[in-house]
Amino acid sequence: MLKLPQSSTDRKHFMIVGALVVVTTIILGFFLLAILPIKAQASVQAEPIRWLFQLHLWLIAFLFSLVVVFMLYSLFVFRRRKDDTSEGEHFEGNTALEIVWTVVPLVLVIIFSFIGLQTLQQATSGGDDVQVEAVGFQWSWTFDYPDGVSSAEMVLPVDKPALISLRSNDVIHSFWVAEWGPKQDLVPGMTTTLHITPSKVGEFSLACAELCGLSHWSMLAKIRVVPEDEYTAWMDEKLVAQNLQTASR
Ligand SMILES: [Cu+2]
Repeated sequence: MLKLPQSSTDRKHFMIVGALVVVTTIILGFFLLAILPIKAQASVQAEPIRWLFQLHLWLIAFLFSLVVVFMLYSLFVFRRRKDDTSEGEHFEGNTALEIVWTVVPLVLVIIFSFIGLQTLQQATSGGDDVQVEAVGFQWSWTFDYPDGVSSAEMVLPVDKPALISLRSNDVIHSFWVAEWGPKQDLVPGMTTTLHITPSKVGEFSLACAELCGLSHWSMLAKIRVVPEDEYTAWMDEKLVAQNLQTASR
């Protein structure tokens, strides 16, 4: 049977260790959040990812504290005293304890897999008010809009769900704007998609996140998220410029 702390000294030790675990978890949790900054969230899809990431950090902080605090406490408080030559107490297996430490992690893993699936669903869905095709190639990007506009930078209106279709001309690349959260591969021979609803106006950097050759590091493109009227103006300007180009040929 699971042996619970019986004497008042045992209970005192457990209460001290319990309090230390809580304190260590809080300090470590905030420390991890501080040293592992998640870039400013700039899309609707980035929110669930950040939430899950933070949940994981807190769980990691707790599990680490649980193991390390118990271990260090035992090492210091129950260390061998001077002139103590006695043997340590002998323990047999503890079935109840083994069941507990098998079932608890199992339940946690199942809960986290459900939360993970839900987050994945939220981070990969959205509308298609704006559609863009992003083409990746060694080692740059072009962006094509439905009405024939082609651009070296991607411009999107803020707060409008965008469907980004991804194609590669050569090898596997990966579309990643850190502030937007999700990442999606570009696979030669097929079209993959990414739903992004930009929630912040600003300039961002698109990076290829799949090692794709010698100049992979330089496979960047500028992303601009602008108010809707500015987007419409940019689109009109592009249309005029490209029509004029065609007319003057
Ligand atoms: Cu690439």
